[in-house]
Formats: sequence, C-alpha cells, structure tokens
Amino acid sequence: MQTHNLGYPRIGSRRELKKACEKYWSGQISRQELFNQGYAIKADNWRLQQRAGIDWVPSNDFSYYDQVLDHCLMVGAIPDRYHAILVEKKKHELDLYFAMARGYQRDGLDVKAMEMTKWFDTNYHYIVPEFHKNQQFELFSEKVIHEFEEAKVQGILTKPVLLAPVSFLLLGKEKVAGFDRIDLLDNLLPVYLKVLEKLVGYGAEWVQFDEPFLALSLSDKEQTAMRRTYSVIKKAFPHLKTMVATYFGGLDAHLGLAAELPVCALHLDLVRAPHQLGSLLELVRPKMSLSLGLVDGRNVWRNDLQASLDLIRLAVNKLGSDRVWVAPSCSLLHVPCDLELESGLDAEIKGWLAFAKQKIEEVVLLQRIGNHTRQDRVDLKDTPWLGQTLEQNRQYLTSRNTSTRIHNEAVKTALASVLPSHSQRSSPYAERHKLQTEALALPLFPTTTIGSFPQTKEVRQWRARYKKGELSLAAYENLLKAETERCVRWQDDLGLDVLVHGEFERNDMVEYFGEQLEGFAFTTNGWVQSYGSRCVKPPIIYGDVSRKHPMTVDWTVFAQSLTRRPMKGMLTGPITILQWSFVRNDQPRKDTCFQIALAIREEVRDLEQAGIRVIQIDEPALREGLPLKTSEWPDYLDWAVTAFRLSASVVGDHTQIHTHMCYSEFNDIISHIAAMDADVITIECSRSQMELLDAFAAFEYPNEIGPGVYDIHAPRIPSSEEMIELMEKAIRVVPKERLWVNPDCGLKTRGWEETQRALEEMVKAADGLRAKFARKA
Ligand code: THG
Ligand code: ZN
Repeated sequence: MQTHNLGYPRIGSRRELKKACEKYWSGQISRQELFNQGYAIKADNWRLQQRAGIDWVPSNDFSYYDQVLDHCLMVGAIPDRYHAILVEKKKHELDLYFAMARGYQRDGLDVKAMEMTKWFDTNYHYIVPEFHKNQQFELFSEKVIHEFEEAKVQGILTKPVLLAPVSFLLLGKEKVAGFDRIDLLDNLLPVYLKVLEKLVGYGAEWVQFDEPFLALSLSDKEQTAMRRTYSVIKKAFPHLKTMVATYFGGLDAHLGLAAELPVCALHLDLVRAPHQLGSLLELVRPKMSLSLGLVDGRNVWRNDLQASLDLIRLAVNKLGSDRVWVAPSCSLLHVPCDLELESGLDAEIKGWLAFAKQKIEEVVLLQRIGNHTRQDRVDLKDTPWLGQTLEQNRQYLTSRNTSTRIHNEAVKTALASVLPSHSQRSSPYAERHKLQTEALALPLFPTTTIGSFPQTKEVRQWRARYKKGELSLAAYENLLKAETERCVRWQDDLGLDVLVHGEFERNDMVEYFGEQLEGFAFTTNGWVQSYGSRCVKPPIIYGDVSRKHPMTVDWTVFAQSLTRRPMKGMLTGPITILQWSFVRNDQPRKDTCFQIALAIREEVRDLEQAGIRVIQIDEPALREGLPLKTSEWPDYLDWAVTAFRLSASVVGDHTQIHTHMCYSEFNDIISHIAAMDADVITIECSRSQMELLDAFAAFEYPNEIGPGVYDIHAPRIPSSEEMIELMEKAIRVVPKERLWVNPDCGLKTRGWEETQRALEEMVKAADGLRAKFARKA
C-alpha cells in the first residue's frame, strides 16, 4: 500500500506567502525576495510530508496566485491584451502573471484582470482561462518542471500535479461565441506532451492529472476527448505512471469511462462518495490501482480510522495491497495548515479536529494500520502502539458523539416545534409595500447603502489592540461609537433615505456572528486561501447552534438614536453563515442551517422590538451553496429558501426586510430568489450594465429591487449622469415604484474620500430621477 497527497496549502502556516506577495506588489521587496519566500514554503511543505511518511509528495501544487492561472501560462493561453507587458515593456514572466491576475495600470498601460470564479463548490476562486477559435498553444512557462527539479535537488522525488487538458479547457470560457473550447484539445495536447517529455527527462515517475469534471456530467464529446487524451499520453509515454485524480463527488455518471482509462491509477473521493468504491472495484481494469481518498480535504474533522479501514480492507481484499493507495479526498488547499498552532482552542474540541498537517499524519497512520490488515481483521499484536492509536481515535469520536457541548436539547426542541407558518409573512408583498412606504415615509427611488462603510487602518488597529489587551473594552467601544456617530451624521447630512451604522465593530461578517453564537469555535490562525493573497478564517460549527444574547441590537439602537431616518439592522443570513463555515459532519447541512436560522430569527425579533423598522439579512452565498450536481438543486433551494424565510418572517407587515446578494447569474434560480419574499433585494448590477435585471424582468419579479448603480470594487468615481443612465435602463424593465438606488456591495474596502464623493453623486442621481419621473407620473 502506498500513500500520497494531492496538494498542500501554499499560503504558509503563518500566511507568509500572502504577506510576501502583497509586499512585492507594493514594491517593498524584490522579485528575488518573493521567490525566496516561495522556495522556503515549498521546501517546508515537501519536507513535512516526506518526514511524515508520505510516499508520493506532490509538486506544482504551489502557486503564487492560482493553479489555473499557472496552467494558462504553462500552455501560453495568454490573452492578447497582455502582450504589450511582455513585448514592449519587457517585463518578467512573474509580472505578466500578476497582471493577468490583478490587472496592470502602470507605464501608460491600462489592462484589465482576467475573470475569477468559484472553484467547484469550494470557497476558493480561480482565474478563468480565456479561449478563442483556433487558438494555438505553446510551452510558455516551465514552472512545473522547475518545481520538480527544486524538490529533486532536496532529495525528494515528487509527483507533479497537472490540471488535465480536458478539465483545463472546461474550466475556461469561449471569449467569443461560435466554437466549442473542447475542439482546442488537439492544439493543446502537444504542449502537455512536451511538458511530460521534460518531466520524464528529469526523472519523474508518477504524474497526477487532476480531472475534477469526471465527477460532474460530461457530454459524449467531452468523454471522447478524455479517452483520447489518455490514449495519446499512453502512446507517447508507455512507461510513465499516470494517475487521474477525481474529487468533490462520485463518478456515478462515468464509472465505466473512468475505470477504462488507460492510466495506472485512479483517485476517488470516498469522503463525498464512499459508495462508489464497491462499483469501481468491480469495474477497474486489471493492473489499475485505486487511490482511496479517505481523509476529508474539505473539512476539519478528525478521521474515523475504523470506518476508513473498513474501506481499505474492501479494496485490499479485491485488488491486493499493491494496487491500493491511501490519500486525502482532495487537495488540502481547502483546510488550514496546522492545528498545533491553535493554542486558544478548547482541548476537548481540539481533540475532534485535524488540519492539513494532521491529515497527512492520518493518511500515513491508515497505511500503517492497513498494512496489518489481513483478510477480515486488523492484527496489531506486534505493534501495540497502533492498537492504542486506534483505541484513542475511537475515544475521540465517542467524546464528540456524546459531548454536552454538542447536544443542546433546547435547540432540538425549538427546531422540532417549527411550523410552516413560521416561514410565512402575515400578508402578501403588495399589502406590506403599502404599509411600509407609509410607515417609513420613503420617496420614489429611495437611497441606501449595503451596510459597511470604510474600515480604515485606525479602526483595524483599534480592534487589534483591543484583542491584544492593549485597549480596554470601554475604550474600544468609545472609539467605535464615535466612528459610528460620524458615519450616521454624515449619511443624514448627505440625505440618504435608509441609513446604516457602518459595521465598524465587525471583522469578517461570518466571523462576527459566529463569535457570538453558541456551537461555534474559532481559530487564531486557521487561514484558508480564498483567492490570490486573500484568505478567510472560517469558524467551526461543532455543535447545536443557539444565540446566547442579542448580537447587533445595541449598536443598531445606538445608531438609530442619532437620526430620525430609518436605520437598517444588518444581519448575515443562515445560508451564508453555513456556507462560509466548517460545518459539522454528524448531521445534515440542512439541520445546521435551520438552527442558525432560528438564532437569526431571534435577533430579527429583538431588533423589531427595539424599534428598528428595516432589517437586512444578507445572503451573498445563496448561489454558491448550490450542489455540484443539478439533480440536487431543488432539494437544496427548497430548504435554503425556507431557512431564510424562517429567519425573516417573525416581523410584522410594516417592518421591511431587505436582502443582499453579491454575485451575478440569477437566471436559473430567480424563482427561488422571489420565493425568499424579501421586501427589497439589492444586487450587483453595474458591471453588467443592468443586464442582470433581465432575469428579474423576464420573471416579473414581484418585490422591490436595488440594482447596484456603481461598482464598489474599483476605485473609480462614477458621475450622477452615469448612474441616472443605468437607472433609466432599469426603469425600462422594472416599475419605478419598486426601484431603489444603492451601490453594488458594502464599502468596507474603499477609502472615505472616494466613498463620500461617490455617494454624493448617487444622491444627486436619485434627486434627478425623482425630478424627471415624478413629473411624468
Ligand atoms: N467572508 C467569508 N467568505 C467569503 C467572503 C467573505 N467567501 C467569498 C468571498 N467573500 C471571498 N472574498 C474575500 C474577499 C476579501 C478577503 C477574503 C475573501 C480578505 N481577507 C483578508 C485578507 O486576506 O487579508 C483577511 C480578512 C480578515 O482579516 O478577517 O480581504 O467576505 N467568510
Ligand atoms: Zn455584496
């Protein structure tokens, strides 16, 4: 039995890569210094895995920004707009690379970044390759080869990881319609062959081809392309050992295809889809090995060694131990680096967890115990420590199953007594609309913002000093109060219609709510890469969720006391909190989501009782939560929408519920967005020039909409004329009585100067619209 890993986190256990990249971008360190940091992280990761006993440690899983972008450079899929950077400006490959990732506005050039999108159903975002008809490829970047050599010099023969050609093509998009990017396979394959030739030349024995699309559904043409890929590779390199890695789901639709590919090994995600093992054991070609993905690469729970051993035994009995490998289910990119760095975690909870480093140890442990497995039993007489380890693992799992920290009868009872009427507002939207417009005295085209205002360096410093104990709670809160007051007065003076308190007391929104809810645990260093140098620190939901005390009421009431205009209460919705956390694996996600919904519902009720008349429940992650398999969409959408409604429907008709979603593409779920029945939804629209509204118009979306009139992600300040123009587009498809005027998203990452100027323009735009359209009415 052999062990391997599919990929290790590359940000560094203390986010060294993030820090180095950001310093390089701001000119504080040289290219060489950045590379040195990269070498150090790679060397640490390789050594760590090798010392732990991993037989095949991966290389080329490292990246300075994103592994898909690395492949764009490898095969020379570089859009024309970047050529000037290389040719005229003679910049280094690394600067071209970062220009593609982040855009390039210097030296008289103004080139936009490539698009970014979610990596399957993870919270990681990759750069989307751009393809055009008859595109030619060339071996442009040799990073994969350099990395292989780098490890070899250190005495480690790695298994280079390549994103397989078909998956690479499928991850990209046709920049101009009128062809199928799969047709580029024949142009692309020769570059991959060249890469393999070099790798073989340097002594590579095994190569891993990541083929995540095998776990989705492929067209006949795509399946043919996949077969062709591996037969071409087999023919060119008959002695190279090839592994196809699948993950994030079972191969249900393509079991036969996968089992017959002319490759030496096939990796299976047995955490997401344990049942596929039985079928594959029947189908797999003679001599093909199976890599069992037993250790969860997507979540932080300690492995159930006995359950894993049962699967190992099944495989070994059928294939013999030579043809069985043990591995994590997918790359460990999606979990934090090292649990040992968490000194603040409760000891009992810590016993239930494993981060990347611990997961590597689990893989090796499984191999060791597995090697003592005969036919139908584990025989550990000659290795008592393995027996003890197995027993200790069993105890950790029992502790987790029975812990009073996890099980809260009050929560279970509350959930059991939820009635369908709890997810239903008292009156239909049309009636609520009348009551709310009156109660809130809102003009035509009411203006608002999405919630957060700029978080300056000072505000971040206050929080850091408070957390370190350098600032007392009272002193910290006084500073925040003064900042909130400034923010509210400024909005009032500007003349916005519905105000917000600014959220200066919050870090990441999910972290903020999780910190205050029962059933959540926090790490101090549990960073996971989200995109490029950006990371998130997902909370860990380990137990039944409940609200200990009101979470936002004091801040909101304080802010409301400063103005006569309505102050919005700002909450994060149950689906987003679920989606951006590590979630318990001992009950369905749906149940956890409903527990969170009940906690938010209590907060909504308290806000209303405290006199707050507008409450926003953000759900930016609703769309991200969609399962990979479309057959599972209806079930998810059904419970997700119900959970949102459960959190919102506690209020009276006169209280206005808002929601906000960041990302576009609503077409396929518009009916479910309507079913959420928020009185007002604010969405990102400005970048698509209001095209996004077409989905809402075609569906005849019945409630109010605030289509973002300016892009907060760019530092540019749009004019009121531009915003009026965008709103006029909106008015053509949505009745004007149902339109709001607001920015795209929260303003947390912007500076005050630009925010003030942009919002002044926005208020001017609303005034202009009122003058123009009130007259017509
Ligand atoms: N919060 C959480 N998950 C998310 C988002 C979020 N997933 C999707 C999307 N938003 C990802 N976008 C970002 C944007 C910015 C940052 C991270 C993810 C970011 N992070 C800081 C950094 O890396 O410097 C760290 C933040 C912190 O200090 O807490 O800027 O909004 N949960
Ligand atoms: Zn947003």
